[in-house]
Amino acid sequence: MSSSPPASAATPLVVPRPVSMTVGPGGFTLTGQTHIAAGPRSQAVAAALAAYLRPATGFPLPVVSGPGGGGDIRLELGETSELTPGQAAEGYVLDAGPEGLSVAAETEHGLFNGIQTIRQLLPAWIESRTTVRGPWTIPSVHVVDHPRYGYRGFMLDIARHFQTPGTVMRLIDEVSAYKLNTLHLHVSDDQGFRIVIDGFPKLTDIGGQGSVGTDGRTMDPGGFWTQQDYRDVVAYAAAHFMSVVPEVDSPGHNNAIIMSEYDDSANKLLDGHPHDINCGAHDPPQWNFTGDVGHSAMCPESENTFAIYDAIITQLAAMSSSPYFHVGGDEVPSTVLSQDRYAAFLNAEMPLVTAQGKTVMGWAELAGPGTEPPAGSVAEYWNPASGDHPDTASAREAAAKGMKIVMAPANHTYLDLKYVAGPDGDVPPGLGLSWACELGCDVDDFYDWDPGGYVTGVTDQDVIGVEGALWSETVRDLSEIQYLVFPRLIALSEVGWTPESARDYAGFLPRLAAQGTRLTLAGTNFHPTPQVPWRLDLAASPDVRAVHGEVDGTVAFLSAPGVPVASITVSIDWGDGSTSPGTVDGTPATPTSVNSPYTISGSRRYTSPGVLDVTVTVSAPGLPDAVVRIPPTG
Ligand code: TNX
Repeated sequence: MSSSPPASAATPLVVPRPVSMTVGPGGFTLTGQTHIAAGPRSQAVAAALAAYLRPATGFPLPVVSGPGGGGDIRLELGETSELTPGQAAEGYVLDAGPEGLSVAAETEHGLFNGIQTIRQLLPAWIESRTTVRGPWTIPSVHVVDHPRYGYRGFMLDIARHFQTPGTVMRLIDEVSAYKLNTLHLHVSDDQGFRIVIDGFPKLTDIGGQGSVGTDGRTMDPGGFWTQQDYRDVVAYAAAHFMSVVPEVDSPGHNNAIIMSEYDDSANKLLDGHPHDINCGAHDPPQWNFTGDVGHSAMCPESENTFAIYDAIITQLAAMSSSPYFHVGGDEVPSTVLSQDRYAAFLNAEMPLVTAQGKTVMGWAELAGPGTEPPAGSVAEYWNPASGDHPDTASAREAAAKGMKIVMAPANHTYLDLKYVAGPDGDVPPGLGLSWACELGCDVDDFYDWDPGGYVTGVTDQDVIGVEGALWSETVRDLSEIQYLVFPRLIALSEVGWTPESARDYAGFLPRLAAQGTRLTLAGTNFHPTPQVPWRLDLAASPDVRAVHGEVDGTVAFLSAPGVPVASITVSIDWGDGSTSPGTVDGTPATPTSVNSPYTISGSRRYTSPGVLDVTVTVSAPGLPDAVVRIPPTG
């Protein structure tokens, strides 16, 4: 008798849902003898797969070149008859069965998407950072898969609160698992400028010193990245098949630039009189580390303005992997700059972007009266309004100007907004804004909308994708970011990937629930929203044995998001006819963090020798029991 890990091999629970998946009898089992076979151009993806699978399995999983043998995993780069040319950029075909597991794709990106699906076809405990007992079986499946949209983004605001490159890399690990392919980095705003720009050291020396003040502080700690830091993040993203779009907001949201350069009269790249960059509401300008918006603007009439932006755009564009450069363009009140001056600013700035070989991207206001976005420019629509509401005009104006559109309506995609409040109020208080969702925005809001039918007159002819934006006025560290991002961004990943006809919320929820175990095991914080039927998932400890007739200690591991220890009951059937309760241990939830995985322990002194299966059963109110059978070791 062998242990059966949870996440039953029978129903693969994959997010985003693949375009097509057929399940057959039997399955593929990963063992200590499995190789990962890949050609010369797929070695990096093969190495990534091995790295994903080694910690939980403890298997060596060597990467070998050549075709591989029976029972191996094969990554095949080449023509795939089941994908059309339009599907080939990121598509893949996956076959699993007793004879082996193969992923075929026409691009490395397609293979990478395929290995993310492999992870989710395996039992959830594959995400454990420590060795867990298998078997590691994938049901026999045939998957043909490719994305609905070519742009599937995650935006992170490192301006309102500084984040380290390490934090951003960790988030790249986490969001690329859901097949997102774009990291939009908001690197400049009123409260901070975060990347060193050669020739303008004050931008970061002065502009990088603070972050939005929280908990009654005027200012939280700041920081900035060197250009090497930025390159490292771009390279790390590229290794996860994500491209990086830098955003330097303009002509507003740039008080940090103004504060840095306003007095920089000695700078040889300026004309000695940089006061003329400031067209904001305050003269002279002053720091404001609150979340106030709409008070700053740089002047379109100032040559110094464009000397600064040209240096920023030129240097960031050269280091960025995306075809896009995001110029912002949001929230400039007409009392600060008239529409004519706003348009004049952007019409002067956009050629600086195209001169660097990049395509202009901006918030949808960029499409307003008087602007002349170059052909193919991208508007990011963030207004909550839908249908033919007057506030949807910017999306239609963008389409009318021939722009492509990334859909990011705040009430369906903004990751900085609060979740739906529970009976005890906001979870958690202080974290998150509520301007676009009075009652909070939860998983259902992120899932239940159609980017191609959201604004009347704007269809999938215009829409190139979706983006989830984590603004950071209230969000300070990795744990708080994760809490707001997950699980909502997973819902959005399916909106961006899966055809509209293959999506339904009821079918999505169990697949999302299965991600709770994966996030828990990976140590990714998330909000265990009551909207999701989170489940109990059990796995056997790798080493349960009787010493001198006695078993004493950890017998199993439990993932139980949102379930406190006090409401869990454990029964251990020792296999000799006796049963006893078990002990549950772990770190409890806080208002901003999910509970850790739990360990289950127990003890039994056997009276006669034998080789017995131990069975652990875990119950909690309102949830199906979890059961794991543990064969003896040693
Ligand atoms: C609006 S969305 C903004 C940001 C804020 C965000 C907070 C957009 C283009 N501008 O400056 O951070 O709301 O949710």
